[in-house]
Amino acid sequence: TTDLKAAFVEAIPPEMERLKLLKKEHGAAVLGQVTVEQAVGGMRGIPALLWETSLLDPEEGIRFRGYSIPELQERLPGASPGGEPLPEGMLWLLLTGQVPTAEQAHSVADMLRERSAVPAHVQQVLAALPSGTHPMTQLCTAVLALQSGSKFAAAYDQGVHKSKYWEPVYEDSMDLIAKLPGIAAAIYRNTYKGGKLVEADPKLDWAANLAHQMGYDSEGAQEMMRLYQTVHADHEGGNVSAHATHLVGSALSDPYLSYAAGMAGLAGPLHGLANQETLRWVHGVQQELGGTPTNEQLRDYVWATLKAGKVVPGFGHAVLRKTDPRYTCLRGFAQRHMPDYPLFNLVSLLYEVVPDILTQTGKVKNPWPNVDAHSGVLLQYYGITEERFYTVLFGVSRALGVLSQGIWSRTLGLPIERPKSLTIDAMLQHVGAN
Ligand code: FAM
Repeated sequence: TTDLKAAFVEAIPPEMERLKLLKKEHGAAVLGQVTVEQAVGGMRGIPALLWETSLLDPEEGIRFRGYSIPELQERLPGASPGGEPLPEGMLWLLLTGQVPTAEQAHSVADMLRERSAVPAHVQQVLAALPSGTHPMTQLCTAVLALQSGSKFAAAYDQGVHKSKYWEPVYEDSMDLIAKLPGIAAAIYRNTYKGGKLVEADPKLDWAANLAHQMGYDSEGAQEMMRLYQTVHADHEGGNVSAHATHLVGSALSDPYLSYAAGMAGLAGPLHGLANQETLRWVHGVQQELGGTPTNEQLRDYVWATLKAGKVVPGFGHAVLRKTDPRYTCLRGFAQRHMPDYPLFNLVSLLYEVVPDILTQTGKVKNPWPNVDAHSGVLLQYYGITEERFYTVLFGVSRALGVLSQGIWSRTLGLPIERPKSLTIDAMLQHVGAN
């Protein structure tokens, strides 16, 4: 079939059976322990969440339904043969577990195009926000303004049976994914181009239409946007934006409410906002040291950042212990399309200098770059220089992963999430201390 919903329905019974067997045969098995350090240190490494669409290995990086980024660059269909992968194909993969044919990926593009019109009231809500409102705040506001159209909220009101939750959740998720390029572009045009909106082009796919509606029509910019939207789509379930979406959705808040919660988390400087912070930090380097600083000058600048009690954005990760394969993928794109771009060469120089310094601090567990250290280079090159907008592009892509998993979580009937909190006294009693 080329119909995503039909392909998803086919995938439901075997997956329900697998979960049933897992619970029946291994429900009482221990996955790991929880130490006081983990309970007070951000729950690092506690295996306590079911997330099927992707899995993150500390050494190897992300696998989407078992496939690495290089494998997907090979296998996922492009807008044209040999082109960068279409995010529509990533959506098919995340939701069904199967690598789509070109025909299936293009059918998703058609399905999303039919749902892409943004209601007028959303534009009015955005226009009412004070200028200077951060683009991520605008994104959260626009998504919540869309919530009045939630089919799941309406179905729940009418008493839908829980075995049928998945269908309105699927519909809401596709409606929302379809509308995100138009919403993101409207935020961009309102904030940076005097509000002059650009109509969607019915000949273009989802990511190319995002670039087009932002005002970027070069083949390079549209290919970059297809790759950008594909690689940011998911990063297992424990990162703040995925976990927040998952947690809020578990209370049966509809996809609009749960995705907005995830985006509020993505707006954090230690998470998705790091792609903005990286560009600001690199611009600071350029202002102070010029375009081609020496390694020595760069080292001094990095140490000054650390001594000022700040983090070096774009480096480190809570799970990864090697260079982020998303960084490597975007670096490959830059080598192919902009090998002499000064900003690319500066970011490459940072790759040589920063990890060694972070290691010397003795406290940074992962000194290597993450995706945010490189994503801004590609955007700047094609003219998208407003770094306060960057996390919106990250958020549009992350919808593919968190909403796909959200459909599965409701289909599998995953219950409301409610871990146990403890006071320090209770912890002391728990561990048998005084
Ligand atoms: N620069 C300076 N210090 C860093 C650092 C960095 N890039 N990464 C970690 N550290 C520090 C961290 O602040 C902590 O210091 P304190 O004990 O003084 O608080 C220490 O090293 C131990 O931290 P960790 O265990 O290595 O990392 P965490 O798991 O606590 O945090 C990150 C992971 C990603 C929040 C952290 O590496 C960081 O702040 N990186 C910079 C911001 C960034 O690039 N975030 C984007 C992450 C990306 F994956 C994403 O979500 N898009």
